[in-house]
Amino acid sequence: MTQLQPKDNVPSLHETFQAHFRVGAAVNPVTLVSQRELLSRHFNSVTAENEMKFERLQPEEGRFTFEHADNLIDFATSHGMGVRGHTLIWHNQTPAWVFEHREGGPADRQTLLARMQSHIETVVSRYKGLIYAWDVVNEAVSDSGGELLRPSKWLDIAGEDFIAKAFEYAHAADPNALLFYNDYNESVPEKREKIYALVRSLKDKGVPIHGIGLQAHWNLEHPALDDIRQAIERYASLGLKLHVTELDVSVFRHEDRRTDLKRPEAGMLERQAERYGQMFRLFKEYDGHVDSVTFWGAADDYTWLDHFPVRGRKNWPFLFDAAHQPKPSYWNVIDVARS
Ligand code: HAH
Repeated sequence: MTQLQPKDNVPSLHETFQAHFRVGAAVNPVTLVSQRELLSRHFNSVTAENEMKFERLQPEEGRFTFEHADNLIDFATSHGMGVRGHTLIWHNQTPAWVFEHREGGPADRQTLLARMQSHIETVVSRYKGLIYAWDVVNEAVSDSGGELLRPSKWLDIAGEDFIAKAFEYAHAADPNALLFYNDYNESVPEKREKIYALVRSLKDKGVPIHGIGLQAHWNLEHPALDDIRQAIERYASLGLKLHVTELDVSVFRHEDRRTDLKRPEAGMLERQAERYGQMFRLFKEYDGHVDSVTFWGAADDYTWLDHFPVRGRKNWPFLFDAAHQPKPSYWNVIDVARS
């Protein structure tokens, strides 16, 4: 496969933000090859989009499959990049066996927690010293209604302290790794307060948690910039680190379900550039708290948003276009670092 060469007059994104925070990208085994040059030039952190999730690392009890995760670690170390680990405990992409008894029926609490411990201990120890931060628990907070925690098998079987347990097991396996609670809709005021309450209660109990991951799956209108600022302020008031973990800016508003666009419409890329500029100005302003900003991809040739939430719809959410060339969004972000 031919590599698309970045132009020399295009400054390196991560070097430009060196004084402020790491700049990362999510990768997969395909993009690790197809985006190799772009990744090594512009990013100093990588995250596995899928390859470190429970279902990928331990598809059957006791059978661990580390090949793709190891490849990512090798890529990062050979290019002097850091690695953010994603994710140890989540209600999705976790195999059914985890929650079932070997003889059938649901697993009991003790069995489930023993499996959690063995998974976390095996994975975190393997990459000890190589992964600077782990998303320990992903998306445990409920989006809707009065309930704090989302219904899940982890919650059903182990009870609400499954969250604290996951952090304790991870901390025991690598005391130097920074441990994060990670979630989406993190800037929506109602959910923000739930995330705040959860993390505050963990801190109050002395649970080893070091930060909050703001997924930041945003679009041209939402969330409002002021809601992002308030979320940063609220989380930072807990005295924890903040990582922006899965940043992308969809060019479609939530109600827009069109599937026929072959390229971005007039105005979309300009609006996206304006939004990216505003967001990075905020991240820079709060660089005492925000020390890592990871995109959920690197360039518009591949994004999970190409099929989610509208099937068969292309999206263009990043700073680099499908040919790995800088978009107006890229230049606005670079301008932020220089101003
Ligand atoms: C994230 N969820 C996950 O953290 C990440 O692991 C995955 O690759 C993509 C996005 C966001 C999300 C979702 O998957 C479904 C509904 C809402 C939000």
